[in-house]
Amino acid sequence: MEQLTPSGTAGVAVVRVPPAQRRAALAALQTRDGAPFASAGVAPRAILHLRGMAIDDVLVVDRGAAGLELHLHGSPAVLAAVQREFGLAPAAPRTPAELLLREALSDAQLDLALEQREFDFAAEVQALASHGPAPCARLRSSALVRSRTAMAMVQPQRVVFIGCQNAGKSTLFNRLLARERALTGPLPGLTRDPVHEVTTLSGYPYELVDTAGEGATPAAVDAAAVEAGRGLRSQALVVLVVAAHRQPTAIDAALRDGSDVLVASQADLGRAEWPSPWRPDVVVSALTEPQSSLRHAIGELLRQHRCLPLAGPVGGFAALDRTQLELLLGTG
Ligand SMILES: Nc1nc2c(ncn2[C@@H]2O[C@H](COP(=O)(O)OP(=O)(O)O)[C@@H](O)[C@H]2O)c(=O)[nH]1
Ligand SMILES: [Mg+2]
Repeated sequence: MEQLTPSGTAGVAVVRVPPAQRRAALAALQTRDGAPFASAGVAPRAILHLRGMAIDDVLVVDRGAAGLELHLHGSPAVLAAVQREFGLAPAAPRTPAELLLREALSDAQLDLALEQREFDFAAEVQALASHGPAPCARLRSSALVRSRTAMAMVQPQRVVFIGCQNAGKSTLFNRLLARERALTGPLPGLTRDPVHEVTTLSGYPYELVDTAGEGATPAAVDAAAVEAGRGLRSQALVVLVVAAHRQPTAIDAALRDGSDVLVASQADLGRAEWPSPWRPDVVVSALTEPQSSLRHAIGELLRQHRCLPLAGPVGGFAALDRTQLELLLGTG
């Protein structure tokens, strides 16, 4: 038998019974009245008896040609008894597309997973080599373009929010996540350790990081918090948040150099005339504007900054992880 659920502590364990073990598995099942269990279609509940003992109250799901599934309780004692009787192997490793299918956070990721599940990636890559050198190079380069998009839809891109204290970073961060994850408020220094959360914006996954604001650091821990935030900026998209109703400060000017996009926040409180080189990429009122419009505005800003197409299926086989990408790069 094959354990489909991950090993570990859980309330339920799903086990696949291959056709060869179907008869033996059915023979170990009884109805609650002690009669032989006939068919999963009629009443899917059964009692599993092994070596003369009632082991578990299970659900039986008939997957046709794929075999039977037993939905057991997840206790190690139950699984050990099944293992002893029938043997129990961990589920076969999943492809990146199957993993994405299980973990998709957005419709776009789900659609991509369903599209990519249709392809046998290794076979597709091998088939490239059967073309002449020129068509092979052309097909490979299209696959690489698709792969860049597909991988951006799988691997969360880190986005670090930086700016002065009270710029509105934590408020923006929370509203993008739709929950109060970081403390917000007028007191400076409310955010200390960087806070990380994953969400999708415009269909692409992001690891958002809220950091301690730059400014006066009254205690050593505040300075350490600012330093920790700075350390996260390499390899990340850096979003500088400046309150629209105030003038950018010297600190903002210093942060501007290392940032990728500029967000003018708190626009509901008014807009100060900013000096000419200061042109925000987007103007938001994180506290007051509808969450969907805020998420859309920031999602589109990031997507366009990264030169990515609209998220969704990519129109052909594509690499979803580094291993697949290396396989593709190794061709031709
Ligand atoms: N009116 C208004 N107030 C905001 C907005 N964003 C943040 N604030 C307020 O500004 C203060 C500082 O916000 P916070 O997100 O903690 O700033 P941070 O220090 O940059 O993380 C808080 O009192 C927020 O409620 C906004 O869009 N509009
Ligand atoms: Mg904060």
